[in-house]
Amino acid sequence: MQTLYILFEVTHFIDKLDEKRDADLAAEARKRRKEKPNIFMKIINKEIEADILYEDDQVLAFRDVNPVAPIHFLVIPKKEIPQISDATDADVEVLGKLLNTARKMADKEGLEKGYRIVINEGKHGCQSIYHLHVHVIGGRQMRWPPG
Ligand code: DGP
Repeated sequence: MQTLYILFEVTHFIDKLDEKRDADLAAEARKRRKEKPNIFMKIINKEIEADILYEDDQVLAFRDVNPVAPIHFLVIPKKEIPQISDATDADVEVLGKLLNTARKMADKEGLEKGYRIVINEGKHGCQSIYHLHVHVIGGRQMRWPPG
């Protein structure tokens, strides 16, 4: 009986730690949003212009302003998810939608020889805009590994 009680207490303690971690992560994400104005939200809201390739109620695809290849576009969720590590199980549909849109638009852009799909995550991933985005890059031979 006592063992069961101890098990319950330990589980409760771990739950509390998880809650704290989730709160800390959310606070960090909010801080990042405050520090760096989210330019992609402005594109979604049509406050700034972009060369839009596709739009529906969940996602938006537009050409990257700084292309690293002949074809370079981004697919973003309309929901504000700062980075892939902030996504949750509740986002599984929109995450699927991002890849599916990337695939469809790559096809439309004539990338039949192949292309690269990239998500930069956080500091080590060199993420510069804290609104989740999928890069689709093609129209030339890619190299591996990336820098
Ligand atoms: P990343 O490093 O993964 O965060 O990539 C951000 C990309 O966003 C980068 O390739 C340049 C692009 N970008 C930044 N600002 C704008 C903008 O105002 N318009 C468009 N179309 N692309 C932008």
